Amino acid sequence: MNLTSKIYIAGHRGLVGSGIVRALREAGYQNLVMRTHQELDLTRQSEVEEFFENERPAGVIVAAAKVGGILANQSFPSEFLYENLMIASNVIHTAAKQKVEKLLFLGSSCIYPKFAPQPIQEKSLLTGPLEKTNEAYAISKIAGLKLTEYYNTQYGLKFISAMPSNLYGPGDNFHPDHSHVIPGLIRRFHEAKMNHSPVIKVWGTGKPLREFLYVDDLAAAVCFLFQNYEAPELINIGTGDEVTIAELALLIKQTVGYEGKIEFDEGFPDGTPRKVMDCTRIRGLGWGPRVDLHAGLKSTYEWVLRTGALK
Ligand code: GFB
Repeated sequence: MNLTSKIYIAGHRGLVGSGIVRALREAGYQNLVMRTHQELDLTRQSEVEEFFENERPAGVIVAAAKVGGILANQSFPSEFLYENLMIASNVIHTAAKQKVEKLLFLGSSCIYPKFAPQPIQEKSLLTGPLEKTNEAYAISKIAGLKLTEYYNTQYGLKFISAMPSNLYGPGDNFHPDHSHVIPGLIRRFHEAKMNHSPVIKVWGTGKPLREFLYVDDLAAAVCFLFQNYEAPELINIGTGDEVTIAELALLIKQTVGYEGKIEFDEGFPDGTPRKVMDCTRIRGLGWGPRVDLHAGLKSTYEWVLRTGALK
């Protein structure tokens, strides 16, 4: 793979895909191929085959997925399983048929068992039951990473997969109900500040622990692995740092400058109690994160104000 190789980034308009495009361009890659959802529906096998036939990419990065926070995952398991299975099968299988030189498939830390020993090592995969609220998404991602692994071991293709922790940053989805916790709370705190509301509600007990990775760090890790990793075994991408949701809410409150009170609404689910990943393997290869949570939240909120993303 060199800087003129044609690389297809599936899902280039999402948080992850747009970050990867920025990072690849900064690294000097000149021949990136992208298609919007309207131009190419990745759940349709014939469309995917026709696209690969016409474009013949040398490399593929699979950042396309139906994603959402805990409530979206819990409310629409059929769509999360079906669409993500189709995207993974169609893209990975077609890339394999065409003997694409390198493919990187992105999963998520929710693929690991709910009660996996912490920090979670890659070897914990399929050692116990999954967290119910994101079971459908996790099953689709496990299928995708296994397909990637099998094409690597069975046919010697350089197909790899990486599992990031909870992501956030500029370009995120700020939907009031269907987003992840950081964009969801940025919206709620910002609106409460604007409306002078005395109290805001944070879902759940505030006790779950989460590890958050800034999108540009993820994108740098993806570029790094794309160039330096070929093994069939999945690899974790994270910071190794964790915070409770209550601590996170306080950080977002300070970032936004809201002065009211926080209340926890236990009518909403907590999800998995803890999921911090062991990143010994990727750190051993030479990659590490650069943006801490405080700085990442600040630049995300600045981006929100600059772009009017909450409108
Ligand atoms: O970000 P989130 O939806 O992802 O929720 P998960 C994290 C925690 O934040 C949960 C709490 O304990 C939520 O109850 N929370 C508090 C909130 N307030 C809010 C809010 O306003 N919005 C949201 N969304 N949460 C997802 C999976 O689980 O993790 C996905 O559902 C994906 O499949 C992603 O894997 C990485 O960490 O619980």
